[in-house]
Amino acid sequence: MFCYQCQETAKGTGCTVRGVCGKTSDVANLQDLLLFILKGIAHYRVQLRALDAVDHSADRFILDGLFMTITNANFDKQRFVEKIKEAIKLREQLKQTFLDKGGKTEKITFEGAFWTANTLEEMESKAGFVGVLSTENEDIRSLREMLTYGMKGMAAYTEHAYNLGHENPSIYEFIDRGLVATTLPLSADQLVQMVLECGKNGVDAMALLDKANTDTYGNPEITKVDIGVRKNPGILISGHDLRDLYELLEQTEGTGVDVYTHSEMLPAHYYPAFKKYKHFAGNYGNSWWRQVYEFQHFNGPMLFTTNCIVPPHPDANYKDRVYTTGSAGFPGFKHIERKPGQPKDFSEIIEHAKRCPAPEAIETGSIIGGFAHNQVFALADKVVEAVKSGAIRKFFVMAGCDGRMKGREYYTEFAQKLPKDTVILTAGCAKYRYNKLPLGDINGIPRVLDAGQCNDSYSLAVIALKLKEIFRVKDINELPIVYNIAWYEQKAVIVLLALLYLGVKNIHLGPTLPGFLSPNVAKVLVEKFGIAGITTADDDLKFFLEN
Ligand code: FS2
Ligand code: SF4
Repeated sequence: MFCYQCQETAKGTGCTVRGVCGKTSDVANLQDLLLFILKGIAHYRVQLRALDAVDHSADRFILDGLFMTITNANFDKQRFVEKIKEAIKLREQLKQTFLDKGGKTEKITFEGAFWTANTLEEMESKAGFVGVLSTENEDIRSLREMLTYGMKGMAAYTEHAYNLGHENPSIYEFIDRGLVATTLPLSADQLVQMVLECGKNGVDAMALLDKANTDTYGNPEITKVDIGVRKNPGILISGHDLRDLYELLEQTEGTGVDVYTHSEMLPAHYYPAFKKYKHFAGNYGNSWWRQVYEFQHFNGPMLFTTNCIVPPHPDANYKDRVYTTGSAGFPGFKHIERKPGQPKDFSEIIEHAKRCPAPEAIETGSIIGGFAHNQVFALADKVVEAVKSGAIRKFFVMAGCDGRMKGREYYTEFAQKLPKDTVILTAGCAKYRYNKLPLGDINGIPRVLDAGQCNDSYSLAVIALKLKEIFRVKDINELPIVYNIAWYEQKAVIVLLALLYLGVKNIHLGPTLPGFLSPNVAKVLVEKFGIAGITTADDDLKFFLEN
């Protein structure tokens, strides 16, 4: 195996024996093989589109296939084997349509467009040779992988929107072209162009998901979220999929079982549609990697709707209480699928919860969030006045992900040391590094404004664009906004590419720069976009406040 797609990659260069995330070598290789076949599918779709004959049978399949390979989403070997078989079947159907339309297979030379397997042995003997290292030139490899990771993140956001009935065909078109681009002898410049186009499509995907979420569940609003526990048994829901949460809330209503959020599901509390459920009890715990401690105390079942899953310790007391759905999976966890046209059936989890004691409190009190674009616009006068009067000197966008590395303590220290006339704009699970600190407010505006999940970084960009309009500056970079972003997995890659597409410069990225950036590609990012790493909280603060 070779994988360097996330921030915690071994030695900052690549996991080669087993993932730091817990991904086994056989699963890593099968993920590569799935991507190989998806690229083959994409070749036919690009050709079929040129013949005006592409159908939508594979849209959702491609999104799901990419999503399954995101860090910490799916560790289940059997699911990958099945997915590869389905992918081969689907590809053969597309190939047949292509031939029926008079297409010539000589036009497609990429091996993933015709290589096939019937057994696990055949799959495994191929899987080790189609991964990242099959591209020899390190710069081309770096660009191909950056494009792939951006598309994985984009696929995740697009899938959540799809689940709510919102689609944008141009995103599918881009993903097909992007997947094909990773298989062609393109120059570094051509790949850089594809990466930038990926950023544009990332903006579109986040806008699509924003519309899907807000059209369906209303605009997030300022909300106080309880972080303690109640006396009923509970179900803990994690991940990002709001439709799954909605269906769980509907099915648990009146059952005596409460629902709590964990990690990236916290922002669901900000949506008006979910507030009507009296048993939607609060948020339990912190960001994803703390699950191994926090789940030990929850007592009830947990449901993962997406990443981030941490493999449980062999003697973890909660191992037999974890369920997955959607693209998530883990061997031994029960997986719940949607039957076409129906809500997911969560009755088994609900019955399971009823047999469990109530959660044990690990925290008490509450936190405040709900500062997505609509809510911030409602406060615009107050915010603008605070900026004009000097009460707010600078905004610090500290969005992105959290992770296990000790170096991430930097973000807590940085937030603590920020002067009192600064405001943090956040989204994603990075917020757990400082969202419980007593940072106070400025004229009633909290100093940590949480817009939501990582995809709600879109909201932060919309807010920046609005401020640009209000303050009549020509360039978004003239605003008093600093970007100090924490990354971990591939959704942060698409958020970064989206910000670059929107013209944001001088983004600081930590706790370490991506292992998948070759020195030359890193140089391009530094020279063209002013991307930089982080140093110490004190030095960075000094720099940000002086520049
Ligand atoms: Fe955090 Fe994990 Fe949201 Fe990432 S919960 S690192 O998935 O996508 O952020
Ligand atoms: Fe390693 Fe990250 Fe890949 Fe897991 S996802 S194998 S930790 S690089």
